Amino acid sequence: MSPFPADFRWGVTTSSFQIEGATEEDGRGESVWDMFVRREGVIAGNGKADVACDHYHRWQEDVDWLSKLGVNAYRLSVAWPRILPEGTGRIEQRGLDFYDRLIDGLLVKGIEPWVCLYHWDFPLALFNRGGWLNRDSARWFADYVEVVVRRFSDRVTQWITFNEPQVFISEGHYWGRHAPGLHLPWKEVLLAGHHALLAHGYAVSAIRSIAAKTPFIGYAPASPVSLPALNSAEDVAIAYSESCAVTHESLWNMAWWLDPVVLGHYPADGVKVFGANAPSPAPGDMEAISQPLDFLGLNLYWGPRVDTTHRGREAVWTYPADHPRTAFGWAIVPEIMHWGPRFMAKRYGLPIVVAENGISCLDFVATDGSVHDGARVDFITRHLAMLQSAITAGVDIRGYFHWTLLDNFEWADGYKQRFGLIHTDFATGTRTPKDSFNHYRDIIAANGANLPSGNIGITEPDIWEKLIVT
Ligand code: IFM
Repeated sequence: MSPFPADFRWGVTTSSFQIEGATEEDGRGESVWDMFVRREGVIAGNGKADVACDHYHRWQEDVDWLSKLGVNAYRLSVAWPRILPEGTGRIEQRGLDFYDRLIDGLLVKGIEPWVCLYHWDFPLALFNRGGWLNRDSARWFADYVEVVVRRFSDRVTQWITFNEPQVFISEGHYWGRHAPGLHLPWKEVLLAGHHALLAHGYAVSAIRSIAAKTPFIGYAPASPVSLPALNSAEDVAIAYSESCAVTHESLWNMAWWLDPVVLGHYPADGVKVFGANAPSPAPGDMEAISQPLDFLGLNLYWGPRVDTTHRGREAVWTYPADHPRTAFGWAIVPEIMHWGPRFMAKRYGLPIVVAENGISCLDFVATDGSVHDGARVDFITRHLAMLQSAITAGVDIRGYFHWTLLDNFEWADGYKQRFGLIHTDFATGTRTPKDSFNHYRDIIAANGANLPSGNIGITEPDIWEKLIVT
């Protein structure tokens, strides 16, 4: 019998900028990404997103693919500058109308829309007023969220505030690899992060106060959870403690982004690590940030394996050269689907939704007209079997969203990385379902009962009740 509950959400996820295209249509304003992609040399192959998957025009076809896949949930993101071209003030009805059609199209097919309110397309007009460095950004975001919630909450109940603040804050403002392409000192990066956290909190309050139907609200940080090198009591204890820690000057951790939101304070170790650069919250900020949530979204791709000698900075990327990897070079570690939910549920006490998980592969259309992505087929099997293991261990896991439906614009990697269950021919827009599409479809149809168990899964050492954050 399948351990997946009968109402488990089997889904896929996409984001507006990565698939929509039509960047100059129907009054859409520019985002920081429109500005960034114009820079020479920052995107692989100088890829642009003005067409991407042309989902803005082909959304009905894409909804049909979702229906063929058999998902009961689809996570989309709304492009802020489509709704408010200047970021605040004037509302663009045609932008709202697009999402209106999409949401209705999903509902007709029995697919529940999960709406993510921010997947990195920050309005350029507001960037020119200081972006996330301006404290007003928190209010700007909440005002935009109100417009979206007023329009869609008669049909949408599932909301996600932010996708991966680690990425849009640290990749965008410290490393400069993502829009807006800044290289700021830590003090300013952390200030931008503080305003983003405040924006999250204000948005949660806004959704709760105005939603027409009782909302189910979550937040989806990137989740580079630490994994035990061996399944020993000692390594599991180290992995748990590292998963909840800020060990060195980096924003690629969970605690900096989750402790404020769920526990109401910045983590003490992080404050120590960042020292004088740590933000000084204004009175009331931490209460505003830590609004009760209904679920924690985890974006699970990879994580370091830790033990007594490989921890903190030493654990960052210690996989041997011959370890299985994605086309991106990320180590494939299916046990992240067991330990990620297990550790984060223990630490934060919230129901878990896997808000993203997927693999980039070097996929192409074969002579028989199909796309044989065996690596992704295997990846899905192993990862879902490990998720099953976490459910069996007692974690309340409500859903799984595979990243992603279609090959799409992969940010700084442009069109080089293919993550889709469906192959996109970017010259013609033609969609070709890959072998993994059929595989995931069959798993969904069986509610996971056809997944292997037994030899794929984790029997935990007897340490669970004693785990503490050190
Ligand atoms: O494509 C991205 C997505 O936008 C955010 N999470 C990771 C994916 C793969 O890199």
